[in-house]
Amino acid sequence: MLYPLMTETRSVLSLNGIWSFKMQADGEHHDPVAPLQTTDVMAVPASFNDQTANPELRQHSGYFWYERDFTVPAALTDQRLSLRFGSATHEAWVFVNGIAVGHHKGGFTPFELPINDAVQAGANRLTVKISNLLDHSTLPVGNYTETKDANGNTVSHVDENFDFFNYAGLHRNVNLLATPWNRVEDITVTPHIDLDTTSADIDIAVKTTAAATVKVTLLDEEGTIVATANGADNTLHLDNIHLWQPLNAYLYQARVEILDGDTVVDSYTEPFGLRTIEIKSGKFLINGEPFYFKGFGKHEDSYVNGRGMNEAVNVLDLNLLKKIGANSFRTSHYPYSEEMMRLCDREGIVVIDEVPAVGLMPDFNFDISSAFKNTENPFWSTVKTQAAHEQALKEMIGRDKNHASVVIWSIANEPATFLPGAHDYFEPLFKLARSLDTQNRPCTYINIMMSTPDRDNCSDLADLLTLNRYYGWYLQTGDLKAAAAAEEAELRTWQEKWPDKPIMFTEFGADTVAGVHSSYNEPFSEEYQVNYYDMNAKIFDKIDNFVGEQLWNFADFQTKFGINRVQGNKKGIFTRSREPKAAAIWLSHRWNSIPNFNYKK
Ligand code: BDP
Repeated sequence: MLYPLMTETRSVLSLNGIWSFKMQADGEHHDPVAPLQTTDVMAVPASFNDQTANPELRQHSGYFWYERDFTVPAALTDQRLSLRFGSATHEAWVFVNGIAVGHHKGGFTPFELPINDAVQAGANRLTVKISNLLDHSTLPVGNYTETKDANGNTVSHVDENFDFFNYAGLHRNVNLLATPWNRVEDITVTPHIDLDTTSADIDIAVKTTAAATVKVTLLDEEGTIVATANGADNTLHLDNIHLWQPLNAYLYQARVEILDGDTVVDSYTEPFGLRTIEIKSGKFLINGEPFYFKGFGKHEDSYVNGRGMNEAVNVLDLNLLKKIGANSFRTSHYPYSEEMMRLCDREGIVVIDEVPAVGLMPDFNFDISSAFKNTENPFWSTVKTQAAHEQALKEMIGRDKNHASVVIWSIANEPATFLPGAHDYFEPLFKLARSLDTQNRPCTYINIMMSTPDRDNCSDLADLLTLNRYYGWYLQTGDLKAAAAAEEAELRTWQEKWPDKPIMFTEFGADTVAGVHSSYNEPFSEEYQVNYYDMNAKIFDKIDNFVGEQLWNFADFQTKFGINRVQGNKKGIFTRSREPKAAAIWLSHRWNSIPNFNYKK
């Protein structure tokens, strides 16, 4: 799906700002034919949860209404008008002047709804009903229950089956788009790069809404035309190419035009980078060289905005990431905003892109040792997320397929692959992901601690082994010596079992309350976090096929209430307000001395 761009043929009008807002109380209904009766307001884009001073609203599970007026310029009414939502979390029903114009389920991908039949030039009213409900058919997976209140009304409850707060609302940009009727609908860029001759054949496939005369122009970073072609399916040849390199990005632009004689009917410009990705003999190669991942699992999470897009925080986060010597992150546990993905392309940040498939386990809790015993749970025969999972993969890959920054698709975070039935669940999803990506990026799932080499059922499906391990935290708590022995033994077993698959950690970490110190290496202290990372690093450096360390987490983040969380998860290297803990200094020394390439000889 194309990002909304203003071009000579296209207008993008922002509908961000202050909207009217109303929580739908249990037993209440609202007919969008009438304007919303409310005095509450909410800023968009942002989660609604942390904009309110009302605890009941912050924690409410159910339905919410957003509404605003907007004006359609008369000059645009001859064009195709649509509303485009960067995301609406988790489900949205959209009405214009009381008329239903569309619906979308899935809280982390964009959708676009045509509205010509519902609008007029001048004043219009836009109403959006949002649900934040999750259950065993949605991604993420929530535990849904109902009770009755004193008036007999149904009260919904969602218990997150995952470790981040269920923020909701209009999280990303809302735009009114005016485009030509005959327009470019999609562009797929597939480079075939010859590193020896530094040349490339670039397939550019253009999807238009009707048969059209298509012209493609490739421009380099200076804006100089480097190739042109006519037709919707072309291969353009480039010599002396500039590669997109980690932390040294180079972006070309593909300008795609629909022509009617000399008249430009539609015009759209898609940025893209040239880089290769290959897995060979246990190494992860970018542009032919063994790459070492240094970085983080992150969250879209900041004060007040919640999970809502916060571009200033995105810029700061990437600056901190570069300063600390990192080169990559994972979009744990859902696709991040399109703005963040474009920023990563431009900054040369390497990204593992993840669908919101989190919570695919019987019962999320912190007692890992009990789950080790639970080997026969029929979870995979009862869960109903297959359709949502397919849709989420299609929408993520459809949206992000052209991003040079994306080097791996993550098909799930910590699914219970140690339980029977996991392979049957995942095999078709891996097939689907591979069929959707013309760039053939490696696919993986993020392996949970209980899925040890002897118990995991799915590692044959993944192109590399991406492990979340908490030795020294959830297991061997406070005993780094015992943790080190167990961790090294497990890594060696994986390497023996799959000698050609690169191995990396996609999570490892220790909750650390900034300002807590200890002379006794106590868990939760800043000293323990440093020693924990030091212990891990020594093991990583001993394992030949270990190709990267993405720790958990970049910053402290908000979670549901619970006895294991004090105002959220404290495994950040930075606090939630992005101040460094002691581990940031330690990591900066380590990572700034590890090259991006050829670290492991
Ligand atoms: C893993 C999850 C992550 C959690 C983390 C933790 O993938 O979402 O936040 O552990 O417990 O299980 O900190």
